Amino acid sequence: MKKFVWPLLAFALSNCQEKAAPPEPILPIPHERQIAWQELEYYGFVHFNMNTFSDREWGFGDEKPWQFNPTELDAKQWVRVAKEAGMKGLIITAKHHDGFVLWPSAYTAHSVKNSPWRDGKGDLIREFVDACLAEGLKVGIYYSPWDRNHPDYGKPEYITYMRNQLTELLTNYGELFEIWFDGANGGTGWYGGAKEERKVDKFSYYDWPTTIELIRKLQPNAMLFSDAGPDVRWVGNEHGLAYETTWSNLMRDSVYAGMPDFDKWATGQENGTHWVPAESDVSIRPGWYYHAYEDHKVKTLPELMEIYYKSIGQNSSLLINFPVDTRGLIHEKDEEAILKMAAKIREDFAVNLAKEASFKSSFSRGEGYGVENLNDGDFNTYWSTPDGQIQAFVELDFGKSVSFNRLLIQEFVNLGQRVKDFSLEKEVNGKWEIVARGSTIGFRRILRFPDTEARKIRINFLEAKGIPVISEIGVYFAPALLFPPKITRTPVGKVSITAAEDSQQIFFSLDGNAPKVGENPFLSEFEVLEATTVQALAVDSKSGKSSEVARVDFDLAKGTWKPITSDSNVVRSIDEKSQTYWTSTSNELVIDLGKEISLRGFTYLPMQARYPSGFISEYQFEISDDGKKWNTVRRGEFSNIQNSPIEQIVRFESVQARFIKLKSLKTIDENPATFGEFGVLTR
Ligand code: FUL
Ligand code: CA
Repeated sequence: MKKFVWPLLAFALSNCQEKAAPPEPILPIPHERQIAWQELEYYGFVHFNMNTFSDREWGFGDEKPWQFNPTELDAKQWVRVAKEAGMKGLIITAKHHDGFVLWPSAYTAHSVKNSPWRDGKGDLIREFVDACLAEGLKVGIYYSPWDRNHPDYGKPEYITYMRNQLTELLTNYGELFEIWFDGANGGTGWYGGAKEERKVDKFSYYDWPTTIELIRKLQPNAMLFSDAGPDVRWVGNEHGLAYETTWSNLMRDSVYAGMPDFDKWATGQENGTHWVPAESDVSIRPGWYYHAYEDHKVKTLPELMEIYYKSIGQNSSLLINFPVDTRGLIHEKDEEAILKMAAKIREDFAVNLAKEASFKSSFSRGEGYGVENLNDGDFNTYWSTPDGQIQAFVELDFGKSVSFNRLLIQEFVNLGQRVKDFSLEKEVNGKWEIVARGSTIGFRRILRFPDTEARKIRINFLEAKGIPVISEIGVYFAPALLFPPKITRTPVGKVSITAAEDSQQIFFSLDGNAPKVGENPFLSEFEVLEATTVQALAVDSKSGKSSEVARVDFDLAKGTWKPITSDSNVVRSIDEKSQTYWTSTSNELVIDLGKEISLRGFTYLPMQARYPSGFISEYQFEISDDGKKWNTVRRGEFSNIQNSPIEQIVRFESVQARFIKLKSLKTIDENPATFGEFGVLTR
């Protein structure tokens, strides 16, 4: 903040150089707790609870406390990883939808106190808090409003239970920086043995205003997260991606947690009435909870960097999840991945070329608001223009020609978010040429563009809600990232591997071991008809550097399968392309495998299109020898498929079958079932 200048002193100074008046704020502006929070930018999620042991994404609520039994639990390890990765805090799932709680709550028996872990004397929230505080990490709590275990869920009594538990969490464990309320709520559950569907009115059931009042009293500095805020909002997807245009302003009175079509509001609104910045959440693996079968699906460095640039680089905070494993540790592969990401961020932003540049601007507000504030590394000092002067540019002269491919800009949002359109230009022989363009800036915006060389650049502020108020400008050269190659297979089993650039060489392996540079170069496509793991990496011929390993677990090729339906579009469900899908008016997919096969499971990829429909949420899998008499092998739910439409994997004891049927018992939106891709597992 600018120092307050006493009027008398200001008068005395006016003869010398007068300090200009600060820009008027443009409402809404952040609250103090939001200002403290926005500086955290990047923090971690820990999904660790009953689901870790039941191997589910959403427990039904009938799990038993004895199932919760980590063997090597060490919250200090989580904290060490988070800290080394540069995270400023951690948020833990104190209670998820299945209702089991990680602390010895006085209000339920469904907790760690009845588990074998630490002989029932453990308090995981205490261990977590102590570990975080010892290393200076901030502490956050995830508490699921939906409770599939509690007998009273859906009745007013449950709201009292929820408030009692929140009171325990918010009183006994010191200061919390964020309290996370999930939007998923109401549906089928165990509910104390009732085993039924309980719908709640998501708008009114929880009486949020009263709960918020309680929370403010107990934890006045904590940020309250839900789809709709009040302090921090969901970004509207579970991929960790904010939007090219992202406002921290939100029409908050028009949204509520768990509402349908929330994604339409997720970008925020230029004329949003309240300050509710976005938080991008994503898991480092496909699922939120640990499943050994995802050990090889940890996000790659290119994927994580994409998330970084599209969240933190697009005016949002980033919450990356660690699915802590059954030992009670962050898995080695997850640790490796997050540390690689942290190292790459450090590499990309190692040298700020703007530090040494000389700055000038087309307009300046005057003393105290000059361009020298733009590269002083201090968010609280800023450059601005005279009242009414919205369009302006800032020019940087590097003194010599330099190469760069990133522009970082921070708006001093404490006075409101303003900019709607800006551009980056470079000088070429006395003329200005466009390099990149952006819309909103907000707390932090990073533009990425191809390697560019110039001595002088300009940032043009073209359109805004008021005069620009800019805290920092940075210019960087991020070294190129080598992408792992893409491995694809046609329905008849032809595998090809392609690198991002022709100048890269590809090496692959089929035996489950990592591919080695120099061994097994990929020269032409080959056939894979049975269950096989294909791995490959790309080597850059110039630098000799190699990419990360790409891996695909193929199972039976589908070319000889005969789907039983008159609808020829059915092939789209077994064409090995994730982007195509088939809509089944009969809500099932029936396939003649051509011969008897021993099966150990199946996979279902929901449709991946922008506006999905017909996601199967409850399924039944059946087999038959003749296509007439059917036996049910499995019935179940695809949990969290709506928000996280990843490939669903169902395994069972080996069965022999020639005909198979995946039947939808229920779809999320009650539209006919869709199939993005279907496959079988034979190993
Ligand atoms: C979702 C939940 O349903 C998931 O299980 C997970 O906790 C994620 C962070 O939020 O809505
Ligand atoms: Ca500054």
